[in-house]
Amino acid sequence: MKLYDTQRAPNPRRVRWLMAEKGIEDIEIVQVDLLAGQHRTSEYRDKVGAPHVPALELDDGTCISESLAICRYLETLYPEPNLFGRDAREQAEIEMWTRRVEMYLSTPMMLTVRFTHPALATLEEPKPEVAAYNRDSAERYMKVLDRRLADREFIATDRFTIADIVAATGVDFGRLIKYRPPEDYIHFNRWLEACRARPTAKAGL
Ligand SMILES: N[C@@H](CCC(=O)N[C@@H](CS)C(=O)NCC(=O)O)C(=O)O
Repeated sequence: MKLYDTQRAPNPRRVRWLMAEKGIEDIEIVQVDLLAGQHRTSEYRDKVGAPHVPALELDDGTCISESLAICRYLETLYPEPNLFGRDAREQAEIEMWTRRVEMYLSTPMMLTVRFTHPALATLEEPKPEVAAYNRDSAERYMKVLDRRLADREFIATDRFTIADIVAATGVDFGRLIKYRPPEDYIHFNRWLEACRARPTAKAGL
């Protein structure tokens, strides 16, 4: 298998982080230069079906191009440690939190960076008002998570899961514009530092 990847991009980092948690080392990594537009060539689009990274090319040539679909596929092939839930209830809870953090935290954080960082202008023209709106949205959800994390270590269950990976990679992308979550969200910041301290977190940076 081959993973089409871009260093420092947040969606591929989800996959690389999951691979590190599971100790997956037998997937070839192919770097795609987004700023040079390599993902927009007809060769890449014809192969992958979308101008995005990550994409996982299977040995039979099939390409899967949504980060969470790739993560779920790898979870099936490499079940331990479990990151998506062991039974129906856990799977539903983890899915619920993964979808929430993706929609209300990670996506607005990614848009904040995308509409701010001058180096990303080849992908998106900087728009400070769009960036500010998205940063405020993300911070509103950080407050929700701060309350949730007051008496628990991880977002979805009593162990680290894909929901933590999706949330932490989204917030961490803010580092490109030197973004720091509000200091008074102490539980949220404690959780973020704990995620960052995992040796596996470095796999995606
Ligand atoms: N929902 C997709 C999003 C993929 C995505 O937007 N990837 C970004 C990099 S993090 C990308 O390829 N951007 C290229 C562009 O916007 O032109 C996923 O989770 O894989």
